Amino acid sequence: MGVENMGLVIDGDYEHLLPITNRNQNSWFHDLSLSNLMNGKHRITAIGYDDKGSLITSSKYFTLALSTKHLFHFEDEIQDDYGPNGEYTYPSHRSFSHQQDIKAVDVSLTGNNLTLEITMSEITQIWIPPNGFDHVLLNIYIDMPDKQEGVKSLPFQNAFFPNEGEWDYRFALGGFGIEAFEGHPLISGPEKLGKSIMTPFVNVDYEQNKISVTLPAKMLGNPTTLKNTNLYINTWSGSATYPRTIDKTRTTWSYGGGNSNSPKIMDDINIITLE
Ligand SMILES: [Ca+2]
Ligand SMILES: [Ca+2]
Repeated sequence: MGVENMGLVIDGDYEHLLPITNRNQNSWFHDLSLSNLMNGKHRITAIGYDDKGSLITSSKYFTLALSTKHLFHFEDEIQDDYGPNGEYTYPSHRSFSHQQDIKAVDVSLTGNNLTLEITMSEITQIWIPPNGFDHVLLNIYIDMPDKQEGVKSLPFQNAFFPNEGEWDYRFALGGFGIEAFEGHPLISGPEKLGKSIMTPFVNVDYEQNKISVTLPAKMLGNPTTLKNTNLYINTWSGSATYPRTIDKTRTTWSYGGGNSNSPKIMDDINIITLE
């Protein structure tokens, strides 16, 4: 009795069935890349159909505990949150201070799951933001080594990816909302965000002024490696679609020291390339 159309399902994700092609009459195997799973308990289900077309399944459970490698500690200048021309001023509402000044970024990898810990000059929660931080939109742009057609423009930011590079994924972390996008030249541009994708969770450590996020390999298109991935991070406020405006003179809720064409970037870091 044979089983037809065999496949593996990880954690009940039937949309991403892994077909089994290496099989003979009595046995089969499949090389499953564990690097793209998160640590913790997982269920692997083998499914197939018998001669009569009935579905047969069999599940196994395992716990994954890959070690985490700290790859990079990057220190940014302190108090350089004045825009690219050094002349921007925060909106004048008194709840703004220096929430958009990045102090340091730590990068760790667990398999192909990427964790970023971003240390800020200051974290406030005056407006009781559900994600735990006020007045900063952290824009994380990622250029994947195995993706060819990326995007040069940073949508709604009046700016470009540095060093004539291109991004493939953008994670916009805000206190009141998190948005994530996959970019492609056809669907992304100066005023086109790209395709919305699953969003990550953030954690805030108030003692160390750290905002942390883990980007599971699944959100990065299950890459074979993250070697040579480029990371670029900048700050502003508002959301990906509605960043705050900037003009010559600041107002309660808009920035000063620029004009409507100025890059909507208060602070940024140099590109980090993963080794
Ligand atoms: Ca800084
Ligand atoms: Ca900087």
